[in-house]
Amino acid sequence: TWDYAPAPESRAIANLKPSYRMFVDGQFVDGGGEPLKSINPATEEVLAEVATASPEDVDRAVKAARRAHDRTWGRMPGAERAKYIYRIARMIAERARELAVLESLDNGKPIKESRDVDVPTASAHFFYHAGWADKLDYAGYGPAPRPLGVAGQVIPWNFPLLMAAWKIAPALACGNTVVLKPAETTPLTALVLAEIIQQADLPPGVVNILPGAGDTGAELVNHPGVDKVAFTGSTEVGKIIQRSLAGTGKKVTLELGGKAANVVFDDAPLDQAVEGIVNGIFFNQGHVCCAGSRLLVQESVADELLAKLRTRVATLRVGDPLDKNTDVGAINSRDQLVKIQELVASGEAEGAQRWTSPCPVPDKGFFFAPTVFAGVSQAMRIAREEIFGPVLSVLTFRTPDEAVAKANNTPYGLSAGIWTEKGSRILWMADRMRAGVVWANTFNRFDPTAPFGGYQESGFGREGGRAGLEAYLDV
Ligand code: TXE
Repeated sequence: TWDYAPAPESRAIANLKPSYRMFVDGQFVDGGGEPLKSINPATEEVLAEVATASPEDVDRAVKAARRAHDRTWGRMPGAERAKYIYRIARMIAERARELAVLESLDNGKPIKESRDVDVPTASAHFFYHAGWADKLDYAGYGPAPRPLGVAGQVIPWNFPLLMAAWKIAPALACGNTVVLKPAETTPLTALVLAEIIQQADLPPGVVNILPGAGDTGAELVNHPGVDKVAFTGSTEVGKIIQRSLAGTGKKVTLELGGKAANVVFDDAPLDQAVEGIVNGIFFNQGHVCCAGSRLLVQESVADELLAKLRTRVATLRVGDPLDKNTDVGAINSRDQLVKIQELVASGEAEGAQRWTSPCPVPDKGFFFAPTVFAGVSQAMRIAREEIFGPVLSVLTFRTPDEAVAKANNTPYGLSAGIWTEKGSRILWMADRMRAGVVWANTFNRFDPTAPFGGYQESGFGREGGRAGLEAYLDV
């Protein structure tokens, strides 16, 4: 049962501590950097003070990871590694309630999402990858595929625990060791994961978790002892990383921004499509790289669909992330809120018609009411740039060819959606849309067995599935 109590009880459920240390070589230690304060975005209160890594700490962690790789983890039979990874998966599931509440406190996402999506999917990623650890030899990689060595991993703030799982689980399954930097606004659940890893008795140095800001991330990815870099974050930083690693021989995977088209044809079941559109853009406050942020609707049903959509969006409840009836929680940071406000203002200035949900919005904390722009043209910033907030841009089309052209008119290419009753049209569209993931009559579905990743400026490399293992193996 999930009865959510007011804040003080929530802090107890989340086992919130006043301060958190970083995890290096199997120990929790103080960091040489300036401690950061993690904020609850729903209340603007400080949740905890968190140690950050200095360049010397990064060096120490990378060396610990190297030792662990050379002496223990990289040499261990896959079947042994699997036991540790299964243990991590089970321990995440056992501490699900604590992790879900902590995630919602630190990130601002609704508890029903951290409870039903983030935490179970994180656990599932460890279960899934544990299953690979002893099967790599038989998966078509030749007799003895080798780990790459030390993986330097940098993750964003939108799915703090889940992104840590996406990064750590495949690396460990393949025999790599890890130094991971969580995002500066959401370091807490990654540090609880560190505790789980310590209690699961992984050899010291196999996983190291170093909070810090972008400079720590840069220090990590550029450290000469790192063999493989995995980054999820903005396209801007992805480009910086790719430039700085050119010629180093390090293997790199980048999972960057998106501006996904969610395409609704006139034969689609419109009520079902409305649910998918709402989930596509308002899930996790729209802080989703694969969010369905551009709705492309066939002209003949545009008015009907928009009317249904507004009626449905008006019912979404914005507010306390810990209230299990909340649909849209807090924007993760003031910076992100300002970015959303600025892009929304540009949409109005460029002539799109703004509709904002009349729902009440708390006046304290970082909140933004669900917003839908109609009459959007392809040249507008709100049609081209990633807003990463609860803001939908609606465009129309007449023919399938026009839908494809508009869907692909973006430098990104992470995901797309199609709504139609026609199976042949799904295949026809999916074949032509340049996107790493194409959902049909659903949206934002994630599963560890399915490879996820982008085209073009959404990055390269895949996470999940068998394809995801290739990022962590030499064959
Ligand atoms: O991203 P950053 P920000 C998009 C989204 C959002 C925008 C800005 O549009 O509004 O990016 O968000 C670390 N070397 N996405 O500023 O800076 C940083 O500390 C190495 C989409 O938060 O890219 C954090 O851990 N690392 C995205 C991580 O990179 C560096 C998710 C992401 O932060 C670094 C997040 C550097 N030079 C934002 N500079 C997605 N794909 O889901 C920063 N970092």
